[in-house]
Amino acid sequence: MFPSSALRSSLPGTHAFRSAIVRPPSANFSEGLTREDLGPPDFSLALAQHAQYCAALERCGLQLTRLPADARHPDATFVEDTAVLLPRCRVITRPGANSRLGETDAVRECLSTQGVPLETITTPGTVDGGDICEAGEHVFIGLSARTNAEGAAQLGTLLQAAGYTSSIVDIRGIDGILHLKSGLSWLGERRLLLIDALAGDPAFADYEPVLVESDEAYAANAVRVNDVVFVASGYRRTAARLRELGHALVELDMSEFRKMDGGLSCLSLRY
Ligand code: CIR
Repeated sequence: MFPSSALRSSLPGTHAFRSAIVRPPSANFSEGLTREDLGPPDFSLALAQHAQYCAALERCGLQLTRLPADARHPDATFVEDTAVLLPRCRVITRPGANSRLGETDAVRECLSTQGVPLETITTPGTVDGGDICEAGEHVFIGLSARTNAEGAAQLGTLLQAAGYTSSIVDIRGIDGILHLKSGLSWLGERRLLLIDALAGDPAFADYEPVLVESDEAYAANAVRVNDVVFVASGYRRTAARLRELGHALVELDMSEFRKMDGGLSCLSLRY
């Protein structure tokens, strides 16, 4: 059964994750959507990186549900986009790319089997989970090429009914980020890791910004998993800054997922 009251995490202001859904890339992963120009991903390396990511989640104490790879949906490994899972509000999204709409079925079935009560984003709304950044009792909702105003409004209403506040962050004019969380991560309490282009947004006025330098922008997509923060490896200044601030880090090689416009957060649904 889904836990109704989450465990406390050792990071103040956060709740502990006990479970995650993951899905390995399919052999045709390179046929997915991407705006990056970094060449095709190496499938074997992607599988190995995915396995390391899963092992890191397990080391943090999370129990994994591993969905089978889905060749009908080459982007299905980016499972985060299919749902928004908060302790009091769990929503199956309606992804904004037509090729990804069918990805939600397996995730809905999996969560339903586990007894998780689910709401649903309905047409004409679209929401990608990558645009939704939980910050404790507040949720930032990115308006993007994938998450539209109707989807954002539907999610805002569901969140409000569950007692969360939310604010909209319009990223449609920001180059280089697909989703809000491509440039923003919540690190606990009022601390946010974010790119310069987002730093001036009034939604973040009451938060402590930790800025990622532009040549390390990819590192802004980090994930707090209980008492550690997962970051992409190879971004030395961001990692050093986070350590200086007292965060324990798990650094993971994301090179093959980056080629397909994906980051650390997209590879799991944590709850
Ligand atoms: C897409 O374009 O939809 C995928 N290739 C990448 C999705 C990444 N998801 C995420 O950042 N939450």
